[in-house]
Amino acid sequence: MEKIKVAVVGTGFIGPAHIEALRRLPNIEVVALCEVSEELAQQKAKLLGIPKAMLFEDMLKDKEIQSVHICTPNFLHYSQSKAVLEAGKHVVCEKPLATKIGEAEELVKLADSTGLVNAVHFNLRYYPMVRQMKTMRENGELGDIYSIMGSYLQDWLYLKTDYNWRLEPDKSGDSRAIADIGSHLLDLTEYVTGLKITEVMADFSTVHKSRLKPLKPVETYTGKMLQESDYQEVEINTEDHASVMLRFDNGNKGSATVSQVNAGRKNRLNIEIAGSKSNFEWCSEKPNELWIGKRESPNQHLMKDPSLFTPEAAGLISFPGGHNEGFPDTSKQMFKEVYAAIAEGKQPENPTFPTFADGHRELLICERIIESHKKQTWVKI
Ligand code: SOE
Repeated sequence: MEKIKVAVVGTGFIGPAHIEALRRLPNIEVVALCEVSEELAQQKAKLLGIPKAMLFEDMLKDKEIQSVHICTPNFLHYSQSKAVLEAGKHVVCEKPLATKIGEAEELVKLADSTGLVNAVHFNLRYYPMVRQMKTMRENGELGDIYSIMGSYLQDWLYLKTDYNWRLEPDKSGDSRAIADIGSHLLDLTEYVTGLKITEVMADFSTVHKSRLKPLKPVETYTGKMLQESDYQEVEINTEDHASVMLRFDNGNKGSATVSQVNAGRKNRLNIEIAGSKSNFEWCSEKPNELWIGKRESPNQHLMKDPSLFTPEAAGLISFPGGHNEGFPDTSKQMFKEVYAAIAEGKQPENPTFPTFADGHRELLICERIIESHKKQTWVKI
């Protein structure tokens, strides 16, 4: 079988996760790795067992490479995605798609004009239980949606000495917690419920007004291992915590709370969707389980089991009930759908995977949230 040749750009926390997921699919070969210098690219390519190490600009000229994954810091997503599309290659970009709404709009138009496959890595949609919630809602099992309460909590930036490029607006954009993990929560909320967020009222807080920046590079989550002596104090003006009230197009309301300073919450998206027939609660730290609340009959506790799932959700399951699937599996399942399209050579009419248009939608909501916080008022989407 002729394999699809892929390049991955950026090997911090999520780049290797993309590589691992891609290597689990039969019709794909990761042939190239790009980093900020030839030396670092060669070092990382050797470590990850990838044949070619190169600079981004050289990769664009490599005719063998058909698809590119952008896993670099947020501020590079726009320019790199644009260059990949202009080089005639399919693109999978990490969220957020861009740091400015105009850039995202331009990428959507460019991607549409090329017909190339374009996707944004909203991989949390690919927990089988998330697709199960969506299809159960589509089948009417949730009923009319009364309210939605979501949160996404982490603690990897809890200490004053925790540091990462995401804390620097020139690399991350004007928002941090909302852009970084609120993006997943907002995308998943609209995806599962089928509702659209129409207005937001946001209030941010920066718990650590300054942080101790390491004097040597540190990658996501690994800041927990550095010593006191390696730091310089820098001012922080992006949000550690965000409280957002939400209004939806069905006239009902909800809320989203995002924080990266909640001790003990490692990477915990939790959503509760109250409906006229049932209430769903799902937590990403227990992804194979769904709590289904009832008023007139016993509550239910659904475990991931393909025999109990809708056909569409069962399609995201590779292992039998009780054999838990988790975070790494979400990217594998997403890339299965994306690369089925790449094998066809063009973006499908109705993609099942998150596209640049979804990335634009999420960035629009994020920008309105930032605007609402700054103005301390409700802002329409
Ligand atoms: C850091 O907050 C991070 O790696 C995010 O950037 C990812 O999108 C999320 O899936 C896990 O946490």
